[in-house]
Amino acid sequence: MSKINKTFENILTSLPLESVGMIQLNRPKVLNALDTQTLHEIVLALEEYENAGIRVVILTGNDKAFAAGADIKAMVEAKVSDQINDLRERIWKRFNGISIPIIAAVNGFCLGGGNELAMACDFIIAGDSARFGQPEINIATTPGAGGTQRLTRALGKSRASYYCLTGEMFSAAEAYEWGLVAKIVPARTLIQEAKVTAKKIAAKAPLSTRLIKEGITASFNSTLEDGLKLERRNFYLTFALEDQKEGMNAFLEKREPNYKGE
Ligand code: DAK
Repeated sequence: MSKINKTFENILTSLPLESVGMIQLNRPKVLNALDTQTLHEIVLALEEYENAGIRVVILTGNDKAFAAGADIKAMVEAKVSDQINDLRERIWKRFNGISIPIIAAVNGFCLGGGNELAMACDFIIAGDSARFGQPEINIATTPGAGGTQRLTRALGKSRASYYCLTGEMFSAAEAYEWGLVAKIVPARTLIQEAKVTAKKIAAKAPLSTRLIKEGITASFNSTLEDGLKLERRNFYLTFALEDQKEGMNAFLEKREPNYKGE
């Protein structure tokens, strides 16, 4: 795949490394606020990457903002029926159904729907000056795409309640300490660090990365027993793959594996 086939208005797409796709939110004038079109473009790009055999995607913003939330201008006059009929819910479902790992590389503001988008990725790498929060309460609404759910799972009830109810922001260091963020790096090296991590994952057996993503995602929606069952089945399944033989033989023969995704 040399480049993505669609043209987008609100995101930039690129292939910075072999098998690694990048999506950069590109609405700097509104701090990358997420309107329906932007969300739709993100999902279309992800689906295109997925279909083309890209193994990992980096989703990022710019130095000032990953995304400052849903687009308030686009929502201010909306009625309940507009919100219910809006495509966003279906778009979020499609985002959650993407099977390849997505790394959120976050600098600057990561707020509201922006934080929900980052949390819906597989993990977050944050620049040290990033700011996180669910400030919907400040504009008399509530999180709508996982803020009360995923933030609570990451931070625990007390902290999630504190930040959703006060609308205050928290720092990258706090996000890291509390487990929301996987890795914290100097802001100026964010993309470079994300690429190093993406390259590492892209070199793994592709079907194993998908199965691991499936297992970890399922841990949010299932009992421990059901999750363990799924995980065990997926583990067994890898023994039907050539890549499992290749991976284990490469280890024993002290050489790099050559994965085929089969
Ligand atoms: N929407 C639209 N425009 C925004 C924006 C946003 N969320 N955030 C910032 N902007 C615009 C500002 O209006 C300003 O535009 P101009 O005045 O230049 O025309 C420009 O970006 C620069 O912003 P500021 O001048 O405010 O910049 P500062 O550095 O002073 O402040 C800030 C940065 C991030 C602290 C501030 O901009 C801010 O508080 N922004 C709003 C943050 C916020 O409240 N976010 C939550 C939005 S509600 C759902 C899915 C998701 C959601 C809901 C439903 N479904 C699936 C149903 C999510 C809801 C939300 O996220």
